[in-house]
Parts: sequence; C-alpha cells; structure tokens
Amino acid sequence: MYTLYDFLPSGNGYKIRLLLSQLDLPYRYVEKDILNGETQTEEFLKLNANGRIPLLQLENEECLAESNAILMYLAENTPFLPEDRLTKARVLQWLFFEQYSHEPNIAVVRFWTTHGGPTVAQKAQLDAKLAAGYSALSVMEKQLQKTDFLIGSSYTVADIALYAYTHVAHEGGFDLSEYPAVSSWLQRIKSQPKHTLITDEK
Ligand SMILES: N[C@@H](CCC(=O)N[C@@H](CS)C(=O)NCC(=O)O)C(=O)O
Repeated sequence: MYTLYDFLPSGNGYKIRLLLSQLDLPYRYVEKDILNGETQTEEFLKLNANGRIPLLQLENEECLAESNAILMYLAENTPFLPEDRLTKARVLQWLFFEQYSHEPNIAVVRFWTTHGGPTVAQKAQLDAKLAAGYSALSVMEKQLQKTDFLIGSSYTVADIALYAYTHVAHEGGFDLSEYPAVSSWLQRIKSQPKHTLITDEK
C-alpha cells in the first residue's frame, strides 16, 4: 500500500489525495505539520532531502517527491493520462505552467494570507504576485473558453494540478468573477466521480 506524507491545508498534497480517491487506491496517510518543522527533521530529510510534502512512499519503500511527478506516476495507464504523445506532452505543458506561473503566485499569496500575513516584507511583493497570479488565470481562461478541460474534452491530471490552488485562490484574495470559463471549469471538476475536498480528513 502507498504511504502519503502530507499536510491537510496543502494544495500540492491535495492533488495527490484527490487522484488517489478518484483512482480508488487505498493509502496510509501520515500528517507532517510543516508549520512545526516536521518536514525538516533528520528522519524526514532521509526520505526527501528537499524537506517538503507531498511525498509518496511506494510499496518497495522508494519515495517520490514533487506533486506533479507523483501525479504522472499514479496516472500512468489510466484515463487521467492519455497515451497519445502530443496529448501527453500537453498535460506536461500544463504541469510545468502550474509550477512556474501559477503556484508560485496564487499558492504563495494564499499561504501568506491564511498564515497571519502578508508581513511588511511580503507586502512589497504582493502586487507583483497578484498580477502574475491573475495573468496565470487569464491563460487558463483563454483555454477554457475553447475546451471543457485543459487539454480538451477529457479530465486529466492537468486539471487536478491546476484545480488544487485555483479553487482556493479566493483565500488569497483573488477574485474569479472576471474568469467565467475558469469558474465553470471549477464546478465541472467538483462534479467528477469520487471528488474529495481539500478539507476532507484522512
Ligand atoms: N514543487 C513542490 C512544492 C512542495 C512544497 O512547497 N511543499 C510545501 C507545502 S505545500 C512544504 O512541504 N513546505 C515545507 C517546508 O518548506 O519546510 C511540489 O509540487 O510538490
């Protein structure tokens, strides 16, 4: 059975919880409180030298880090990852976009806002982060005006990766009212079979 090292409020962790639920895969859940340094202990750093969750431990005890790499691993040979070469590359295109243009802005502002910030130092970066976050939402909006899901007509791990922090973007103060296609897509994702919420206890 898989073991998932995770922290409930984490959108990166939620990506994995959501896919595991939708694939109907049982797993052991180990909570690591990142606010109390539980990912920086000697013991955890042996599992992931980068000191971050989510971390998936496989049945052979090997560990896999990076949420989007874990999504790719779990989705292989399932409908969540099409086999066609170009379509698969388009999934990767959205996963890299999520890590470079979306998560560092939308997730970071949400983290600041929900953890007593933004502090004075964070305020200096806030406008740039908000602008970059809205710019990422605009890229998604353009695609979702054309297709139901990010790579076309099927729901894939690209949608799961981008859903994780988009559906809680309002917690960072992002207003999605000018993004109607993104808002409809959020509802479409929520209505997929075996959907779970980020707050669902494990
Ligand atoms: N690129 C990584 C980011 C992982 C990450 O930033 N995890 C945060 C929680 S969302 C963490 O574990 N932080 C703990 C720390 O920095 O000490 C991924 O997608 O998995």
